[in-house]
Amino acid sequence: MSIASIEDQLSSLSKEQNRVAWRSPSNIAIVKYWGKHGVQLPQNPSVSFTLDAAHTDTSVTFSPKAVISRDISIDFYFEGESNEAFANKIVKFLDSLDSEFSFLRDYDFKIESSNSFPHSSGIASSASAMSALALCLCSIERLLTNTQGNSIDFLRKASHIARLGSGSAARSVYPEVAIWGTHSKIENSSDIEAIPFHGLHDSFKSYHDDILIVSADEKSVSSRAGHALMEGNPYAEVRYAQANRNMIATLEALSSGDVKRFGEILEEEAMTLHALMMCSNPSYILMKAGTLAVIDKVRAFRTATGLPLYFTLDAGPNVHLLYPDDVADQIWSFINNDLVPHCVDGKVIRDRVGSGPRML
Ligand code: 2P0
Repeated sequence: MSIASIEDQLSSLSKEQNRVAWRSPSNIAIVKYWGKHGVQLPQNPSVSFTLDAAHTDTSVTFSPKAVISRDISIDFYFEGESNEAFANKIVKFLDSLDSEFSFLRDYDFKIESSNSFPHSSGIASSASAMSALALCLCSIERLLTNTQGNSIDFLRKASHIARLGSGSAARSVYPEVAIWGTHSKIENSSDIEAIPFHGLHDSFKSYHDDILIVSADEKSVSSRAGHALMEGNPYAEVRYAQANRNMIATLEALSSGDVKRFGEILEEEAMTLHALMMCSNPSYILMKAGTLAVIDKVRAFRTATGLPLYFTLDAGPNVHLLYPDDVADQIWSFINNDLVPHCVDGKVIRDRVGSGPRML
């Protein structure tokens, strides 16, 4: 899906509709966002691949309030079941959006959401979930106000709203590669919203990301707490400077098709992220024994074969393995034989660089 085709999808919205639905993908950061300030503003710029297989489907049905009140009124269903814990989070989020949307207190909403990946898989769902919800809210605004803004403005607002829900979600609204956070040398880059990256080399357009589920347990420290611990981390300023340098190097590699340079930065960023966790106060470790075993084997495989298989990590123990499509068969047979035994129930999500959200 290109940004242009979002235009076609938006033009299919009709004002008689009382339901909107979007499928929105997760994303994997190459240069990581870790540390924030103010209202969900990043301490450093980040860049990610938009994924495909790992996504959230969300629909929002809306009708004028049956009982007039100023309260946000929602019914929330996750995977077909009413879920009060998630509902409370969404009410809090919508409550904070008065200055963004004027209609939120005038309607009853029924929100239904489901993930393509098991909830217990340990895969972060906030990016796909919050971007899907943001896209739905922006679509409802468009229907109710009968605005005909273009898809660029629509996606800009969706990215901004997604960011308010979860920082990394800002990046999920764009195809292939998205940049979020101000960088002095990246035109139009912004802390407020992500921007699409144009000029991705063909080698990366079909890149693989196999997500190895090493542990599906709940994390001991949430991302929210992890971000907060960057305040007071003695390496914070050095880290933010490194991220700024790595942004430029990553964009150069993505433009030129330099898979080796790309892979080196990818691993440096993953290791830095987890090193920052280890030297936070209090210190914590999200990697598991299986994470380290996989990393060791990936590096040994690369040395032995010269093939460009590199890893990254999110804020958790699961390992993302990234590699180009033209060597996919060889690499997959190594992953399947040598690495899948480290996964919970042999679980791997075989994902790819994706084309962004689509309206359902
Ligand atoms: C990222 N992560 O760039 C980094 C790298 C995880 C590791 O952003 O508090 O769920 O909702 O803004 O986006 C995970 O944190 O945090 C994250 P909030 P989020 O993808």
